[in-house]
Amino acid sequence: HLYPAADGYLQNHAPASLSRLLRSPDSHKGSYGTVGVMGGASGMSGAALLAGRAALHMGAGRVVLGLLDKTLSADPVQPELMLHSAEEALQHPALSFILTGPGLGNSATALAILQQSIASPLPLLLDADALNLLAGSEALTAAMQERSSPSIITPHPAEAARLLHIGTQAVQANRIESALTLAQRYKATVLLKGAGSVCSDGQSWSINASGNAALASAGQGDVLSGIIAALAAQGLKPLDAVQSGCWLHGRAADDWRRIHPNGIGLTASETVSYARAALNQV
Ligand code: NPW
Ligand code: AMP
Ligand code: MG
Repeated sequence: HLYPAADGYLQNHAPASLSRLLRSPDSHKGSYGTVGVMGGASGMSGAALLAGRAALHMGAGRVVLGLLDKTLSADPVQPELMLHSAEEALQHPALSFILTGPGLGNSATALAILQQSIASPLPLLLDADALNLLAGSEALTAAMQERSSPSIITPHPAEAARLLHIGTQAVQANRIESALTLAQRYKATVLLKGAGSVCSDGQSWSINASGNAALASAGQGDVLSGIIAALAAQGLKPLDAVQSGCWLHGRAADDWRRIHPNGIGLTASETVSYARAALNQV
């Protein structure tokens, strides 16, 4: 047979789990989780800002950025974000979900922050450079297996290839099997990104049907990681957060393309507000 599991499906509508996000009238910001985004090394603070802004727009109660390049003390566009060094952000008392990787870089500090993130008892999403560092470390790969709370990884095909120590073409030729293997090797819920993103918890798989090539632009993955982190911080189970986040991100691009039919020029910043609109209409 072609695939280890033949029971997957195409996700072409809003996942039912999104209805669980409806807000109770007596709730408060503490009810919706505190996302910590670790990343933003020199020249890539934008990646962490995009992830943090996306998490706020998707309903996270609070968002703390832990920046490796701490030149910025506030985000003038999104002053709701709390900006700290990554070391400080990891110690924030309210932290309930850690997202590590957007613009993290590959410095010694980046590696130390990744080690601390994996060692944390909090649920965790690793993306971007966190995945590249993880791919190069057997010790961190073993540490993923030891984690007590859920882990999510969201590789694009090149990141998945590094994590599996194979070529990008081999990943693309066997996307479902690659996602299942990644989930088992890293004890994580996996989103293997790219057209027809594959979601897997290592047992089951599904393919996301929303989205289009307008998403082929810088920072879209950083936005997606912030979306998934916010949904998980609000209580969705890892696989629900991954499927819903990926579907909303793609739906945002589909909605945008209705008024920009050639699909050219969608910026990651714009995707955030379209994703918020989609979330409020499910
Ligand atoms: P090629 O050769 O171009 O075709 P990297 P990154 C491949 C931060 N960012 N199918 C692609 O292939 C991120 O957060 C910061 C097939 C290329 O070789 C990271 O921390 C921004 N191949 C850091 O930059 C905005 C695919 O992947 C390789 C593929 C590096 O992240 C931008 C590139 O991957 C960025 O997000 C697909 N669907 N998708 C900011 N504003 O601060 C990708 N590839 O080398 O891991 O680099 O993804 O840019
Ligand atoms: P990243 O490479 O980390 O910035 O992530 C890019 C995001 O855009 C992922 O969620 C991809 O699935 C999505 N994306 C990129 N190109 C396409 C495409 N041609 N069709 C659908 N989604 C795409
Ligand atoms: Mg990326």
